[in-house]
Amino acid sequence: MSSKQNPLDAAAIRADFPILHQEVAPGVPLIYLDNAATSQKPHTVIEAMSDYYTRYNANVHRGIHKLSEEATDAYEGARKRIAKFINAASSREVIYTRNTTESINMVALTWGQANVGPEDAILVSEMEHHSNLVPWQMLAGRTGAELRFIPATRGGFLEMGALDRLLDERVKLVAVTHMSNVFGTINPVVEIAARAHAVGAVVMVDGAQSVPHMPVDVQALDADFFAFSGHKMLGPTGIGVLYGKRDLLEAMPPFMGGGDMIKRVEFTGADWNDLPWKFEAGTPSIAEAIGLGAAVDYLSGIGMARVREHEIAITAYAIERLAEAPGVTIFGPQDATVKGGVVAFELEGVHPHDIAEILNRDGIAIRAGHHCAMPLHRKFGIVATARASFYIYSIPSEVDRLIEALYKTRAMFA
Ligand code: 7TS
Repeated sequence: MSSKQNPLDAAAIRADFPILHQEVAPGVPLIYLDNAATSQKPHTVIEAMSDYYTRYNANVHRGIHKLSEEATDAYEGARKRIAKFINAASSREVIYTRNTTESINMVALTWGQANVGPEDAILVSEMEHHSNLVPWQMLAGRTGAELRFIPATRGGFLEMGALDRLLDERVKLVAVTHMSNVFGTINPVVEIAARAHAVGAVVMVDGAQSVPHMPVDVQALDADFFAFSGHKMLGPTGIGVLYGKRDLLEAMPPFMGGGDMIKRVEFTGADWNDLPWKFEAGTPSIAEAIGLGAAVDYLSGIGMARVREHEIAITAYAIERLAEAPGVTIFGPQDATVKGGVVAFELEGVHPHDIAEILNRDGIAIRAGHHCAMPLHRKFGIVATARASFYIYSIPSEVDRLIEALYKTRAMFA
């Protein structure tokens, strides 16, 4: 049966998410439309973490006792399922971090410090989250490298034609988001990676928004580094992933020094541990890694193609309804098939913070602001936008409530 004949049953999925079944005030049910910021968690994720603390809490890779062995198996088992989820060639290429931000900073501080110098350039897109911009600004500041930018258009796309003049052999690294957290645009990473590789540059892909919402195959993308966060994909906070191609990770110096990242230590020096542990100094986020493993199981059980199909449908419906609402301007692509479940918009005459506050009274959670993409907003002369973002449990009636609340908001400011 194709996924088209077997759409995701969002109403049934909602039953798995305890947080969704609440009223934020008497008679006002929660409508959670802030999934690009963080997702909610199903029972199975909460229970996997609770089970670890209840039954087998112990440190990993150390004690030769039953609980430690069980904890290590769960921690490393999750890594294997995460590797499979993104189609990494080996689970040794999956490094646990705290989040996307830490993953990107790790690359900037290790690979970047070892490979980027004053004659080099770093190419970043204009639609990056601050997490995939500021670490490169800091690296450029430390090394004297030049920062270059792939322009973003008002319509929400990267100006791919600009790569002809921007990409030359001085470029050592290209950093680009797979899916924009403002426009929702899915960027042509395969093409960007191929063109970057042709001039010998390494490619860092920010997958914070893509991995939770669409099938991702890091080998097909040919990404050298790929970062994402557990908390945006039904998992807990405090756990993220840095995927890196094995040869690059082997050649990189470690990030932090300490326990677990070494094989042998003398008073005056140390040998690094094998991958991936070389980059995991200190006691890691054990419960969180186990929770992320459970999140991957949950998403794999649904199938990412079905997740993507559901989000195209709910996003298309949201765009259609927003487009007919008076005074609403949507930013970014209006075609749900080229973007993720993120819709940023303005409502004429109402500041986005006022929109979010008024919607909050109706139990509707959206985000308002610059969404950690300040330069992008400034480029287009926009201070802030309101943003609704969807996930597997989002349903059309929630979009209807959003639209009703926007009508009400506009009437209040008329
Ligand atoms: N990259 C992108 C594309 C993101 O959307 C985010 C978080 C990050 C990186 C950083 O992730 P973290 O887990 O390290 O914090 N985006 C958002 C957002 O859009 N609203 O709140 C957080």
